[in-house]
Amino acid sequence: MLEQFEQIAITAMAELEAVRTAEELDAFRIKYLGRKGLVTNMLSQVGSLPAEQKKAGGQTANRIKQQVTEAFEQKKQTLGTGVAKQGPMIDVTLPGAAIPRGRSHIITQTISELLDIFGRMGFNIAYGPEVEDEWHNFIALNIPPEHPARDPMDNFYVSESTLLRSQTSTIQIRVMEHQKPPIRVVAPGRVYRPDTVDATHMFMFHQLEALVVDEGVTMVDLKTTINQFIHVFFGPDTKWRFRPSFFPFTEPSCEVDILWVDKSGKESWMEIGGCGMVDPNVFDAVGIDSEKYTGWAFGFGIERLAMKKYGITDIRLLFENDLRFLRQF
Ligand code: 2NL
Repeated sequence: MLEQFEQIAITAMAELEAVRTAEELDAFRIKYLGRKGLVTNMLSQVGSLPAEQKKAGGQTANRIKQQVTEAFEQKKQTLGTGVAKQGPMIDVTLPGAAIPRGRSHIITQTISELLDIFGRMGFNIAYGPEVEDEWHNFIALNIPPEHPARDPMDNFYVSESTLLRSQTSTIQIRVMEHQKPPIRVVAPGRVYRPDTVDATHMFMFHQLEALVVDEGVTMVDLKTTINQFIHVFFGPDTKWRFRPSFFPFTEPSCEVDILWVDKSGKESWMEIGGCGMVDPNVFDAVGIDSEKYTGWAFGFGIERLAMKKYGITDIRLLFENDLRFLRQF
């Protein structure tokens, strides 16, 4: 019987050597060290030995048990599973922890939506430089040298004659210089004005401008386009109005107000931008025949559009990159 014990010990050690997984190790434990395991059984078998062999049998059985148990414990460590006692096993079949996904900034999302809406209305998209010369930012737009809009205090001049553009109209001037009518473009982009920062003012913001030039273009086209845009962007029940205004580059000119109804039902008009029929002086500056062609243009503040649409009350939130704010969109 002692030989049989030794044989079991040899087989057990060989099998343990071959164990590669936690499952195999557990099967090994049950087979040899479990309640009815081969090694565990040795001790009860010792009881049936003749009296003179009991001592030697007991010693052998105990030695084997210790040996196999120690080898088993060591294997458990090297497998690195730490089975039961070492804490939870890793279940590699569970889905992993979700990695948070990034997203576009709400202004970027709004620009995409605007370009999509005007794209479907047949507009092309144009872009232009943020550092501009006086020709594109002022002169071609019928803003003369002595005009207050050119005051160095109201612009970010980079040199004597270049500045960070104060409006995206500069893009449409470039379009008209290079393209013949019919023209139908929208131009989104950053503009810069040294305003004191508060809840509604920032020294840099985004504008969306549109320009249409063709024969026989009238103010009706302008009003219809704005009406369709507002109803798509803000919803079909949105009320808005034209309010007479003045810009050097349009005549006549209007401001566009949207009727804002707050939670308590209080109504107020909020300006989202300006528009008008392109001033003939602008056409003359870019070499478009102002006798033959007419056109309209508008310029909307993109932050204003987004703030109104999403109920944002402070423009600074759009530039602080606070994730608690940005993740809401
Ligand atoms: C505003 C006003 C406006 C335009 C922009 C424009 C461009 C060309 C010719 C004529 Cl090339 N006009 N753009 C016209 C009227 C108003 O913007 O307050 N925007 C936030």
